[in-house]
Amino acid sequence: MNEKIYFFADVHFKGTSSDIEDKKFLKFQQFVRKLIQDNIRCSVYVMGDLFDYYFEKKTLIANKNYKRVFMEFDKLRKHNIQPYFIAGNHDFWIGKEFKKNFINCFLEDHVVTINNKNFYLTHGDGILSWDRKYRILKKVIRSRIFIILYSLLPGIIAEKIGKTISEQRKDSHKLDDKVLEKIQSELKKFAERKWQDGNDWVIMGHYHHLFQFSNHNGKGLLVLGDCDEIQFNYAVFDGENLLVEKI
Ligand SMILES: [Mn+2]
Repeated sequence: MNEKIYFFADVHFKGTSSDIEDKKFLKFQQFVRKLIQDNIRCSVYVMGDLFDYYFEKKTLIANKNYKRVFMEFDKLRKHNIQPYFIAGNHDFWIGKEFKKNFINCFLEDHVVTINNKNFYLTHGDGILSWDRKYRILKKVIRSRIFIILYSLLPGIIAEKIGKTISEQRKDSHKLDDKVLEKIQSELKKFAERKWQDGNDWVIMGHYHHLFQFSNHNGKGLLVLGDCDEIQFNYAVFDGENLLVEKI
């Protein structure tokens, strides 16, 4: 049993170099260093959209901006910190090379039990009632036939298509208060159903803003803030409490 479980989501590392990317990477490195220095047995759940676009191809794996991220996961594993991955909507195809970095990768929602508490983990995409079209698109993107056809495309074209889809799915990044309220009320309803199924906590990313809610029975919903060049947002379960922290 690991003593602590960390959760973070939506770093959206890009393959192209920029000052922003370097700063974002430094923040992530600080997080990794903190976990190693703490020297406590722990697990880390990456809750999806680690990269802005991921579809495993040789050209992409050779990209230095992708490589340096994977090297940080190497460091974690060498220090007995166990990384897990829950796929997001920007993680189109997780291949062998990607999976090497994690103890386990989950394409679907996943329940983990820690200290008799059930954590329902999901990236959070496709939950909203008006996401119907997206739920269909998701099924297509994750289908075997799509993966085979897509993998036959030349790298540059495949990346262009992937980036176009990524951009379209960024509607969740710019939200006004009214939309935000509507989203939060739907997420609470989703969490309510998961609590009824016996889960204690529902944790997700995807919406790029922090939102916490607990009901009268002490069951909780946590929507993680995203991680950018300014702030690396994460949550940690210390065996008793789920705490929201940042670097
Ligand atoms: Mn997402």
